[in-house]
Amino acid sequence: MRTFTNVKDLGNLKAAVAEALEVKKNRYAYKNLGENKTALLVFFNNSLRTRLSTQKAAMNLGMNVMVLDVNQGAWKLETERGVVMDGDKSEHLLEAIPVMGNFCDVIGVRSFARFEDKDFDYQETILNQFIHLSGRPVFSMESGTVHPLQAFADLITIEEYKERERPKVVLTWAPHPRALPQAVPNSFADFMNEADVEFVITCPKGYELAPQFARNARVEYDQDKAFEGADFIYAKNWSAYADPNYGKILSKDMSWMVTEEKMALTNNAHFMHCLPVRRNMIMTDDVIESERSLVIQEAANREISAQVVLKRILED
Ligand code: AN0
Ligand code: CP
Repeated sequence: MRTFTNVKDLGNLKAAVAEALEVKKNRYAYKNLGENKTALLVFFNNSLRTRLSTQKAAMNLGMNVMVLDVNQGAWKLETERGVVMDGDKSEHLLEAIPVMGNFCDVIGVRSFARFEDKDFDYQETILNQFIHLSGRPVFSMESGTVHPLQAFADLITIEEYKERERPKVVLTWAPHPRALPQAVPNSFADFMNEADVEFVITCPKGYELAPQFARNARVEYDQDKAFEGADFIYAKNWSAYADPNYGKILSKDMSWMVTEEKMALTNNAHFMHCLPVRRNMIMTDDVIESERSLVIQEAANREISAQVVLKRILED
């Protein structure tokens, strides 16, 4: 594996999940694979889970790990070519990336959508510069449009907890005070569309995901109807994708918050969220604290998804 940005990079998805469950049983069996190899994790944005789980995964494989928080201690980086650099940015990404590549064997990049220019975000401009200029395998740790390590961990979690062969999985939009990226729902849809599940997306009108991620998923604008018979409720806020509202908040309708009353419409569904989550905005305290909530198990599986990806990169 040379890059990891979407479900296709994993090849046979059933085999990838089987490998993940194998790794989870014996995560220290591959200690020699990463000997004298260095992972560099570059963060342009905050993180708790991605930072810890990816470091842990690399350590499980015997790798050395370096973490660079670009906005805390490194030179401020210019990302646009052609800019007269007379402002606060001391260095250009075009030099910084090959320099970073010299000191490591694999690079993870976190660089959220900026919502300044849809094409800049949706062409994965920053991630692609790392892919083209670092000379190293590169994986997304949430970039402009995707968060595949999260979606892979989510799929592993669904496989572990499903109570029937082909569960109904519902991705529901929920309210949030700030404009958030579409990366998590995009990648979740990317993976669910390839998995053996009945996949439904429910959101207010105007929050439709990009067609390359939503593909043929059923979209249901009535949240209650979508919840009927669901085995998994996956809640997430995202901002609008469609023009002219790209990156904007169209609704803060609190009636979309996931409550116990809404969970009662489901087939005793498990509740999922990638975290971090705002309580009593996305879901009530009762829902996230219930026995059917999988948010902690899901976060724990981030170590496993990252380990499979790093393992495959090292094996190649
Ligand atoms: C980010 C997002 O919604 O994309 C990261 C989630 C993993 N969330 C926030 O910025 C709160
Ligand atoms: N779910 C997730 O990626 O969390 P962090 O933003 O804390 O890394």
